[in-house]
Amino acid sequence: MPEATQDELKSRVAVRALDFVQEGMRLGLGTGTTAKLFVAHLAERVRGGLNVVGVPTSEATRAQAEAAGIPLTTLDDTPELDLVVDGADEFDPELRLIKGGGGALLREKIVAAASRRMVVITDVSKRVEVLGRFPLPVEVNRFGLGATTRQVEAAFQRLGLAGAVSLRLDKTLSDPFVTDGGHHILDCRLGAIPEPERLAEALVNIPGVVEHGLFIGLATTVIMADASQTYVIGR
Ligand code: ABF
Repeated sequence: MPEATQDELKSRVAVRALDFVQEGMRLGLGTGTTAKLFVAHLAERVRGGLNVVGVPTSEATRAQAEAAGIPLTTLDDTPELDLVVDGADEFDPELRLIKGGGGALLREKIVAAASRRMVVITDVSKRVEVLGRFPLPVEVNRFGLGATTRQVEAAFQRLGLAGAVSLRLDKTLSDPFVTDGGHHILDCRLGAIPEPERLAEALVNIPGVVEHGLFIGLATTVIMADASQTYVIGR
């Protein structure tokens, strides 16, 4: 049997996540290639009569969901959600995550925090023993970028983390990437983050840091596929 491609694994977890969706639910709609597949499958169910309402975690997801006919709301009108289904860049055995490779971490975290349950859909390549192989995205205000970057670097040093920090560029590679919220992103190559909670606390205390890509205590379930199976981890 031929090896499953990464796209096939992503599609499998996206379909499996539909099992967590129930009639009438208020849903957070994630961002990224895996979440995009979920939104496409969800739209099919909506066309088939499923009644749900969604809050998108990015302008890209909003555009996709609108075009596909999924009814949308906002966290102002619907401040509590039943479930968010989203991708991740990494997850560890405690279901701590790194997210933000797609640049949507701020809205993704706000939506996850507003949701009773967070189901993460991934392929096996995202599983790690220790977070940090994927560069940690840190979203920063444009004002004071240089000073904020120095403070982020100093925090890494204090925690004994050797980190190379780079400003994310957009597709042209000549301008900084700008998030949906109008901020920039620092990608921080740390290699390993032995104490994610300590790092998260240090980062949120730096003025100018808008949000970071460590998602701790938010994911309730990870659906992961490898070539032979689909695994549901958590509750
Ligand atoms: C979003 O999309 C992000 O938080 C994460 O960066 C990315 C996951 O990527 P993909 O599903 O495209 O592999 O969930």
